[in-house]
Amino acid sequence: MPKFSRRTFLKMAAATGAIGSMPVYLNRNKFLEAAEEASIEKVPTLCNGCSNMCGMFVHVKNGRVWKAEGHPIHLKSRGRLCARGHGTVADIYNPHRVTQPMKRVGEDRFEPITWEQAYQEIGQKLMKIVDEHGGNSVVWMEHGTRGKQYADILLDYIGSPNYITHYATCFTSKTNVWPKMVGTTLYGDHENADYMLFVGRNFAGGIIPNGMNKVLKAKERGAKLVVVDPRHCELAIQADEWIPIRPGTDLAFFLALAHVLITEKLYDVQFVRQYVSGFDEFWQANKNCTPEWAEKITSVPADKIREIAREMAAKAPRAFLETGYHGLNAHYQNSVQQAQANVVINALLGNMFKVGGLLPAASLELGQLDKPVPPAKEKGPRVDGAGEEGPYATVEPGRGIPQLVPKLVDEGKVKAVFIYHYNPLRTGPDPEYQKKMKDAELVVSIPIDWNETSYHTAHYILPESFFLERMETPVNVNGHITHLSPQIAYRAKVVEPVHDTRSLLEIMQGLAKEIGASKYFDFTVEEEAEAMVAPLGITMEELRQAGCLEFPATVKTGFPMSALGKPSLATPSGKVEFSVGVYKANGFSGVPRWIAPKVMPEKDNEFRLIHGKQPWHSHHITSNNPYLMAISETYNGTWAWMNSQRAKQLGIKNGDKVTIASDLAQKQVQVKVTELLHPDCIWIPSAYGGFSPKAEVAYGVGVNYNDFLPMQVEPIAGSVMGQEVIVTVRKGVN
Ligand SMILES: Nc1nc2c(c(=O)[nH]1)N[C@H]1C(S)=C(S)[C@@H](COP(=O)(O)OP(=O)(O)OC[C@H]3O[C@@H](n4cnc5c(=O)[nH]c(N)nc54)[C@H](O)[C@@H]3O)O[C@H]1N2
Ligand SMILES: Nc1nc2c(c(=O)[nH]1)N[C@H]1C(S)=C(S)[C@@H](COP(=O)(O)OP(=O)(O)OC[C@H]3O[C@@H](n4cnc5c(=O)[nH]c(N)nc54)[C@H](O)[C@@H]3O)O[C@H]1N2
Ligand code: SF4
Ligand SMILES: [Mo]
Repeated sequence: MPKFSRRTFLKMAAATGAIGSMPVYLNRNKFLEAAEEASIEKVPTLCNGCSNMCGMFVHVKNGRVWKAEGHPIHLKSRGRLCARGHGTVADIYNPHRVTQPMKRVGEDRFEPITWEQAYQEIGQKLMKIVDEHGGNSVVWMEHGTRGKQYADILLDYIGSPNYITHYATCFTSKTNVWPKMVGTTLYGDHENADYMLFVGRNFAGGIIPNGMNKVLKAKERGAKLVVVDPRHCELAIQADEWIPIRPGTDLAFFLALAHVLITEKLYDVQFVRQYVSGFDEFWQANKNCTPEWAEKITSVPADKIREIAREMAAKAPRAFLETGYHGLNAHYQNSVQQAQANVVINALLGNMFKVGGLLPAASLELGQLDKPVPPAKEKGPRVDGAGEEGPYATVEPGRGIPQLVPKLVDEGKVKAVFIYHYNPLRTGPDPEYQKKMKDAELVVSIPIDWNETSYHTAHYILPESFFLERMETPVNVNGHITHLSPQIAYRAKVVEPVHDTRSLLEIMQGLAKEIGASKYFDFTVEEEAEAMVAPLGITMEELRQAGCLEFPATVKTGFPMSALGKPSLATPSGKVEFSVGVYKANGFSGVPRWIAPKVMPEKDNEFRLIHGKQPWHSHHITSNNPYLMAISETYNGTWAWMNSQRAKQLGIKNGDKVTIASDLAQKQVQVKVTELLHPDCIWIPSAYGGFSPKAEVAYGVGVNYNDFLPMQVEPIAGSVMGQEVIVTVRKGVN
């Protein structure tokens, strides 16, 4: 089984301890003596274990990171961190970090180079590519939004429109739909709800620490919690009811819920009349979607669907369908329609902009540092086609279609790829396909560790300093859970860099010097931060001491209305739009209507491959953390789940090794045989299957769903359709 054992884990822990302490005290006894006496400084900053960026206090002793605890005010943490937050701070001393700039000199060989040499070589190659092939042969890919502020300057300077994020692998269906139907994204007011329906969202596995806290508080108050998930996920343990649905069919379940609400006149007629447009079009398209129709598709009994609709309507408006995250929003051919149906159900319950229903995020308007901008350049069309005339006109250009990049390299349309804080070789579909990226003329990865993308594709690796070693600009604290009062927080530098690494701004400044763009990067992060908080009437010194500051409530309940008394959402009609005009204009249905999943298991040995988060791992990044991997080892965390009936038919017993195969790959893994999974699917935890030889803890442990998944693009939002794949499963390993 796993390549790591508790012994290697302890050995590593000891080694990491030694690395951290050596620069300060070479003599161990002296170190222990001094460590005993040294005071502990608690520095507020933001966690980097996942995109929640929870507030944390890091305990520092003798310049060494000791441990972390949750920030008591910060909305996401409220005094708590999850296991990943506690574990991830130790990665500062992880021996598998990239410790200085690296240049590829062979298939599996790199040599260290100086920062200056790296800037020079990359700068020269980049400008040659821009001269010969134009700016739009260059793409910048990154996890989220933290690098955008600097990437945008570089892209503007060279005339490239190609800023691409990871969201196609996360939740682009939701982010595409909500602004078009509601003009903004709304989130469940969990704490004040009386009924919460979670479908494809595992709050206790895909964690926001204070999110679960809010759900449990509501439960203590008597709120009902219903979880619809093919797998008995961690949230289902807390639920009043768990409903194992056939994966990929949630859209039918939603349409049937709407059918009951409408035919039994349980919906909020007043709300719909005043604030909804497109109701009739929706009803005409879906009036045959009865609970009996849905039962056949979903395997959820028709009476259960009726019961849920009736109970929710009885508790409305303090009842909501959780608006979701990853679970359904990048998984299926019908993911966009299910996200649309989510809006429809909530609107029918009349819960929008109401306490205990759905509320908008609280946000503060931040200032901007006045700095010169590069002269406007004519930019060609985006190379991935996102938002351009053509097949991907409705895909948000701000997010892009990352899974197309290897193909575009192959076709010679992309010549230079910058990859910041992103590991598409492991978190995107089909790693062999992703490897094509290495054939570009220039591939630069800016990671912290030896991730698969850096190891297998990068020509240059420029290590960013660890999050505890750098300062970043302030951010609004919001999203996914609600709070009426806005908060601001920022990532403070906690300790000096352990290795020869730099912050992203420093890296961009180094590169800018080589390409004649210095004056556009001539500022410090401190100056930027000060300008951002200035309109709030606070100084960075105040924020530095607090880590996170809360301001008086800005979120108002009640449907947004104009001065003339008209609904004023940021949609064409000002109302919630059940029919999306832009979808229609591009040849899609405006209203959600039933679309079957792209593929379905049919034969005795076929399963849909589904996956999910484990509470102690983030995507793939934490699988090289020895402390978090020790949890996996203790709890058989790498095992796939299989329904006991199906297992019996295939002669598979708990703990057996099985072979999972798709057209792309054939891999072996141990299985947990359980009643707690829908028979149509096999579930695998999403953190494993590392294949970077330099990330030794993760290397070769477990399997990864992306190994089996072909590259695909959902046409409306551009998602990867991460669960549209059928695998066969058989006992044994050959
Ligand atoms: N521990 C942990 N927490 C995290 C993260 C992490 O990596 N690890 N990442 C953060 C990020 S970026 C995200 S996007 C969120 C993700 O948070 P979630 O969206 O909650 O995470 P997932 O585990 O991807 O999916 C949720 C559930 O969907 C179920 N599911 C799969 N297919 C179907 C289906 O067809 N129908 C239904 N009804 N359910 C289905 C899965 O079994 C799983 O339990 O978590 C955030 N928090
Ligand atoms: N196998 C698998 N694939 C997934 C998921 C999964 O759970 N498993 N989840 C899906 C979801 S919901 C999401 S949101 C995406 C996430 O997709 P990614 O953003 O690719 O996911 P991560 O594994 O978090 O890692 C990103 C990489 O960023 C680098 N990194 C981490 N911290 C820093 C930093 O401070 N600075 C810099 N420069 N680099 C850093 C690490 O090298 C890491 O390899 O993946 C999606 N795909
Ligand atoms: S949810 Fe956990 S890993 Fe993510 S930021 Fe918060 S404490 Fe860190
Ligand atoms: Mo995500």
